[in-house]
Amino acid sequence: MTDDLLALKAETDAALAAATDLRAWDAIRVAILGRSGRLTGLLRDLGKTAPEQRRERGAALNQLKDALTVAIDARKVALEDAALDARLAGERIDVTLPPRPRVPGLIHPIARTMEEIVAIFGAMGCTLSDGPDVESDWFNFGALNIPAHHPARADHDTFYLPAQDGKPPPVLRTHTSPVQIRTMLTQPPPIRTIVIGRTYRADHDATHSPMFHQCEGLIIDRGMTLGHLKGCLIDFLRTFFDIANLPVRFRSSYFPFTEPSMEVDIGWNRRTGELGKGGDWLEILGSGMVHPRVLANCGIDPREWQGFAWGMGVERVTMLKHGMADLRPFYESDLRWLRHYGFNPLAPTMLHEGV
Ligand code: 2NL
Repeated sequence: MTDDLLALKAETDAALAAATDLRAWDAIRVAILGRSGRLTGLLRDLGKTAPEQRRERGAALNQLKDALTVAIDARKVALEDAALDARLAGERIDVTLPPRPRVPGLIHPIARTMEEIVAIFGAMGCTLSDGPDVESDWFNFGALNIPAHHPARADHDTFYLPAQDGKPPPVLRTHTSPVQIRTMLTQPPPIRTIVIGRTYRADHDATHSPMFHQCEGLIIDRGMTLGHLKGCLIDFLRTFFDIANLPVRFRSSYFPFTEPSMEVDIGWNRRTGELGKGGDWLEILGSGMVHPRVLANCGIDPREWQGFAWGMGVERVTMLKHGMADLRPFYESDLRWLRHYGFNPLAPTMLHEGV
């Protein structure tokens, strides 16, 4: 290579070494290999070279072009690696560090409601049961007196999973009731238990989420009556909403798994959303005496044992208790919302004082 070409190579190497970011690198690439770049110019000038020197000059220019391309490409890779290393170093967190004192973790409102429900029914002598999210058709529907083609199935917006072995397709549980079915099949009465967990329905808007939480309770004993059901649920609602004289109303209703069935309303002011007074009624949970056929499906003799059961939406009671208008922020992990509605884990509450 002639001196001018060696000089261009040395100059380019020095410029590349001095380039510390991709923008500077790209300026060098354009200045050398671009349409008006220096190497491009030299190649263009090849035509003006005397014919007897053209062959040698052409070979040298091609050699230079290869060397420059290799050097420029290598510098790009090095700069990209360095940029990634810097970014990773900047994002590094030491997960073993203690939390920063001014940013305590907060209890999510759904978790807080679940703790409160467990505390209240726990004090009444209930255990906490759980079960799988994927259920068979029988546990989710059949055992609960909801046979195939029953209209109640259409209300459930069920998520079905692929069927196997010619059996009905498994489902994502549409309510927590299959857990109580499992409890009745595995534990002899008397039974006092609640279930809190995720449930799934194919529905999504401001007041429905495809995944939401339900709480259900089941009491099985001898001589259980509607009076027991009413006393239990009135006590629960007054404790949960922390309103001693909260008006509670029982209204006749229908569920396939209870007979008779009652919907439960609490007093509130529809205009302001304030609970406890105002003359309006708000539906808060569903309940009833366990249908004798459901008991029999679980091997419990309905002539000896009776029981009552209830169910409610955890999101719904949380929204009402804390004056929340929209269900979607529960699952959005927006720090501003969490800081506003989250609970200080160290603040004393009814849970610590004992219900
Ligand atoms: C509602 C109504 C209800 C039940 C759930 C139940 C469970 C078994 C047997 C009988 Cl294993 N009943 N659960 C009973 C009545 C109502 O839920 O509106 N839930 C959000």
